[in-house]
Amino acid sequence: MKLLAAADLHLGRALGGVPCQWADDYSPRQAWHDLIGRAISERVDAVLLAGDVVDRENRFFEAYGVLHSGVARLSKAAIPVIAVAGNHDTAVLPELASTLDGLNFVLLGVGGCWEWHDITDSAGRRLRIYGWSFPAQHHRHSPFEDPLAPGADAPAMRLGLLHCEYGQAASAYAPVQSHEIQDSGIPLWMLGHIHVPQCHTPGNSTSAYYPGSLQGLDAGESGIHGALLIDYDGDAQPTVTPIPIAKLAYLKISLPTADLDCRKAALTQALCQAIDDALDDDCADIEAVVVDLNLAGQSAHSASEFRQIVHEFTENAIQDLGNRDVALRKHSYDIRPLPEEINLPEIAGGSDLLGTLAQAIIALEAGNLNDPVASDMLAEVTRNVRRAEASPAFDQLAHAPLDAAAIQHQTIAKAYELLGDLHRQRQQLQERNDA
Ligand SMILES: [Mn+2]
Repeated sequence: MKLLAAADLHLGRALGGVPCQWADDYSPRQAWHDLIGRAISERVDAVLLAGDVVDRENRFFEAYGVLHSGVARLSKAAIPVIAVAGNHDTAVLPELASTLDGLNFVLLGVGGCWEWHDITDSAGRRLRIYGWSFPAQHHRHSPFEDPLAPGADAPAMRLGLLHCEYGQAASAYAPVQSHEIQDSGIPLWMLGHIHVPQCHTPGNSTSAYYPGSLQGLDAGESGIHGALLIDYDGDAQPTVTPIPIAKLAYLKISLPTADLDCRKAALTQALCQAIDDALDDDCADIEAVVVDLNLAGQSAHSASEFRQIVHEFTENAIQDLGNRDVALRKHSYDIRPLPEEINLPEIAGGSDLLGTLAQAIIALEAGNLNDPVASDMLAEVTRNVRRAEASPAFDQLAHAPLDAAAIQHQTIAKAYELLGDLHRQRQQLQERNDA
């Protein structure tokens, strides 16, 4: 008996932070098509969907066609789809389900009551799937407040399908505590809601998996995304294997600047290598990568020199790097000068602008705010960060305010960038004068 489980498809949503050329090629809809292809090629006995299949209640029309055609393809291949509704598709999924008449689609636990459905494989082995659907957009009670009974004639092979917040005593999204999963009498759970893949083992004989969003939906959902292949080899506790499905991956990449030449070719090569390292060998299907790049470490070149090289990179939204297309979403710099090139204590002895800046950096690094320049710089950066955080553009984002330590760190990085630029200008001036 083989099953393919996925969660948090969010059909109808557009991916965040990707170049517009990619909007059609890489979408939750595309991942759903690819999931169906995989289910058919693996000849699974069922596809399981753990909620948030549709992005929002008002996405009926966006979701209707894709869900219908996908379920129809699976039905034609004699693969049933068994789903529960999550907090995003509480009403729209039951509505959609009612239009899938004649197709092999089972929505379990509508209205927040446990329900089960048996499937039987070609060898006659029977699996019982238990499910519970969100009755409203918010649900502050544990789904287990409605007792979960095994039902008549329950087979040994049992699986639970649930959209919930695992490991929580209180939450607006169906909080479930680990002991409730452990005491359920169901050895394997497929959960939805958390978009980052996770595995929990509340007991020796109980596992609960979050497959994570089928396709990462924004830069917060980085790494490889896909589904889980569940293989019962006659055992109540099957093997569970991640199956990459998404063809676009968000990656956070940090490149050390110590041995990095400040040239586009060197940067491209280092970036390619880092992307290859981040994606396992079995992820060759990743076609598109959205990168948040951080350059950090010591270098003979300042942040602004590196920034110029990276800008050449971002002129074209998408770079074709051989086997993959890459888009830079964000780039940040945390670069320190080489001590043999810029001797900070020595420069700080000077009374010119460079000396003042060097003194401020030394003070900032020591956390000494008696230095008036250091304290002014920090106050100015803090004011700007707070103003940006208070702007309407940030309102829509679940964005924790930067803490004081992070602001201080960024101020130091920026001060070093300025120091490097000033130092270089002074050298150039000196060379000109010498000539
Ligand atoms: Mn979700």
